[in-house]
Amino acid sequence: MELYLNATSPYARVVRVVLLEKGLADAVTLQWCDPWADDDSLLAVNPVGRIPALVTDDGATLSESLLIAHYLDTLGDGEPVLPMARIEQVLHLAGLGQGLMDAAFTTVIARKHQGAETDDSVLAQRRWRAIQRILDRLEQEVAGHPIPVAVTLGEITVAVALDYLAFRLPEVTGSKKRPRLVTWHARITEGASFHQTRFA
Ligand SMILES: N[C@@H](CCC(=O)N[C@@H](CS)C(=O)NCC(=O)O)C(=O)O
Repeated sequence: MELYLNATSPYARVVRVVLLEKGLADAVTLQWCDPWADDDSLLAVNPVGRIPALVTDDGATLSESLLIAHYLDTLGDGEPVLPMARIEQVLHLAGLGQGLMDAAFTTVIARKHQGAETDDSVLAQRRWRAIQRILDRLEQEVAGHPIPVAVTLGEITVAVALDYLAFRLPEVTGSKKRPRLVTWHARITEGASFHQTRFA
């Protein structure tokens, strides 16, 4: 398999963490690319022009991080990242994580292409409020979750989104308002799959 990615995409990082958790790192060749430069090799496999894109051994291209994670969960020897016994809880958490990632990523891209003044726009303000609401909800919810022996797609998605906030929008996570979430995040990201995929 081939994975098209870069080192700063939170969506690609979710897939990389899943690959490591499933014991599939050696089954994949990493194809580093720049999706914002209309990279020819990426466009040849994924007309959407976005990363992550996974080309399977049968030559099919999969896009969308959560769909790729779903596929990878059918392979490999690691514990399931989508365990059926807890599927509602896992998908609920993954949705919050993906929503947080989307709001943070769109904010970063808007600033990059339109300048910091875009923060005052109606849409940027909506995203900002969504980020605060999601973080508040996570502070309530994850504190009550036991730290699992094997992380699921729910914890992976939320933890990567929190890392992305710290990486790109540190003013958001500087808050001392959510101490339980900070502790939970530190525990979840202790493992090798998070260390080996740090944003760079
Ligand atoms: N919903 C997608 C989002 C993927 C995405 O937005 N990737 C960004 C990089 S982090 C990208 O490739 N952007 C290039 C573009 O939009 O042209 C997923 O979960 O994989």
